[in-house]
Amino acid sequence: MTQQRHNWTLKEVEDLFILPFNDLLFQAHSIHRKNFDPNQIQISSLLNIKTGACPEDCLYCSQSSKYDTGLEREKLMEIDLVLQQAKQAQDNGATRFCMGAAWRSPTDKSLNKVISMIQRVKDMGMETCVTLGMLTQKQAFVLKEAGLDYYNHNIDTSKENYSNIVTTRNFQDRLNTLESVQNANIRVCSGGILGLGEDQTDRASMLRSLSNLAIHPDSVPLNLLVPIPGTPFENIKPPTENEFIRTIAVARIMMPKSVVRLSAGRTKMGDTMQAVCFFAGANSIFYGEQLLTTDNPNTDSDQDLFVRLGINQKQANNLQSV
Ligand code: SAM
Ligand code: DTB
Ligand code: SF4
Repeated sequence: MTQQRHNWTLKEVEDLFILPFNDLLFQAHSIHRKNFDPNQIQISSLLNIKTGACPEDCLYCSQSSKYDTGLEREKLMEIDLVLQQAKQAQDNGATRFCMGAAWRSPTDKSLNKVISMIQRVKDMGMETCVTLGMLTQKQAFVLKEAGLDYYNHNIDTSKENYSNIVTTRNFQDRLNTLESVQNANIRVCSGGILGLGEDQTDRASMLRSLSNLAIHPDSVPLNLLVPIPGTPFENIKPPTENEFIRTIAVARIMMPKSVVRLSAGRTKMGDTMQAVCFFAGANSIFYGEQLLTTDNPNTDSDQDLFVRLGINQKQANNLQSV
């Protein structure tokens, strides 16, 4: 049984980051194999159910009202349209349907509409995930009662770098929502973005914060920043492939039973890069041609990649740690 540690020191994490590449990947892949079938990948699909006009100022985001990104605002989607999209995602092999809203936090009235969506998507036999911004403890309990499986709430970067990427909330606000979600017994999906001007110590610190949560997140999405024209980060320097792969490997070692998702940014990654990320411990992707507001690889090329890598999608429907 692999031990789930909650007491990593920053030094220990930084020492993992600077291991020789092959040693790091060997260690990460060995842990991956002990805990998961290495040829299975969990497939999630995303839908933006409310677009743009967000009052937050996240410097990377197409949906913040503070930047002119040319994005058309759309109010909360009608439930029938959401169900159509969920059905299509399910037909394409997705097992989890994630619905995102560009909110700082949901009003109770909007939450009621989202609850109907969750219940109807669950009735279709899919796992549900929503990402709606900050929640009160009461709202988290209401979502649990509605049958929600996962809540996504990314910490995005290190505590130390946080005020450089958003000023309308703080790192502790993020942790508070995660605590409310865990108190309500909803599984947590939380990770971050690479390419927000952070350094290796920030990446180590971010992973440390995730692994120090009361329960490791069930899913850890690691996004490569999708640079959005019109945002302050449109021209920021991206991390190298080596830095990105190392972060996946260290996440796998620190959170051995969590599903690590190779999330946004795959359109910029070649097949070999993605294959190495899977070897390093990533075992989930967002599948489908759209993320929230930006493009994802087309499904045919993902299918081809799975075939070439021998990834068994049928069995991927019930990815469990072993
Ligand atoms: N408003 C809610 C919130 O911030 O939690 C939910 C939606 S928000 C778009 C969900 C997550 O998407 C963010 O926390 C961030 O990690 C990720 N994200 C947003 N824009 C991104 C971008 N341009 N590149 C990569 N990830 C991005
Ligand atoms: C996550 O970690 N990444 C997803 C999901 N959770 C909500 C969002 C990626 C967004 C990429 C930029 C966009 O499409 O707007
Ligand atoms: Fe709003 Fe979420 Fe985008 Fe931040 S990341 S601007 S909170 S939609």
